[in-house]
Amino acid sequence: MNYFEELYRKAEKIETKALVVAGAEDEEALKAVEAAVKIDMVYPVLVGNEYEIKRKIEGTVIENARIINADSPEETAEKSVRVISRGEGSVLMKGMIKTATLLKAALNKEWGLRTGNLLSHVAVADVNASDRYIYITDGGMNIKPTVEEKAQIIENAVGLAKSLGVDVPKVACITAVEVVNLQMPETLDCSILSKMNQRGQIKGCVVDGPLGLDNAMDAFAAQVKHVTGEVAGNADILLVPDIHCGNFLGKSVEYFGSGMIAGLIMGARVPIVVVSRADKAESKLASIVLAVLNASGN
Ligand code: COD
Repeated sequence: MNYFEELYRKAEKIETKALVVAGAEDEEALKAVEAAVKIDMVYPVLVGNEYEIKRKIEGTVIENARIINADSPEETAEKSVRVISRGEGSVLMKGMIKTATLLKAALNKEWGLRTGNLLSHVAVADVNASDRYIYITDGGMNIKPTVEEKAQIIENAVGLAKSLGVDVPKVACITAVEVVNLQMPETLDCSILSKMNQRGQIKGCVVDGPLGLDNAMDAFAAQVKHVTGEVAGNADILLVPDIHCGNFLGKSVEYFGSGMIAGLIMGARVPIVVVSRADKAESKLASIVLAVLNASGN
């Protein structure tokens, strides 16, 4: 199966974008960048140890790429973010650098990429078991979000889903059970978010919850458990209670199922590609594709 095929075809048609790679010594990231350059999707700015980067790109299609030398992870993060702040890049990508190091730089009050919105991570999964892409959020940035933060996390994921072609995304706030249980405060958050959506406080989508993962994804499971509504069995976006749930759920797509995930931080001045350093080039390329489409306002 070729993952995210439909989105690749869309991205091939749009204007080439400047991609800034923070920690470009990452071989899988470089492979993904090469593949994106071959189809004119991006032109790269590579930030990190100049000697290492030069050695790794020698003889490839990106051997003449602009390189910005940096001697530490913090310097790599700062220089990468500053390139974007100066308006010289449309997409930022995490390479061989810790997520937290790059995100701290993105949040810098003077030269960072804040917009006034919450920044949050969205993993987009392409799985055989589903006829649609599934957006999982937030398994990468906000550790234990409040209910207000969850509302913004939903809005960021909705923005991404819309830019990739989902008109009115269906959002399932998932927990271990599909009923409100006062001993599980996460289920209360889900019911508050559903009501906020009904009252127009969260717009552009349909939110329901609490829902279990099974009855959010599968119509038969919803029917058996007597869970009705537009979202049950048809969810596009899965809002999870905390970073651990989102992280496990995203990784299970690749490690237990035969699927692929792409990952972006939304809510900043530009989309930021954030996938695990252990992810392969295909997943990194898919994330670049999603980011380029989002940056083009598609
Ligand atoms: N969006 C917008 N502003 C934010 C956000 C956000 N998501 N998070 C923090 N801020 C602002 C705060 O309001 C404050 O002004 C400033 O940034 C610093 O806030 P702190 O002190 O809470 O933030 P940090 O710098 O200690 O931590 C921010 C991180 C994103 C680094 C932290 O939340 C983190 O480590 N998240 C997990 C990242 C990770 O390890 N992911 C890997 C799993 S895949």
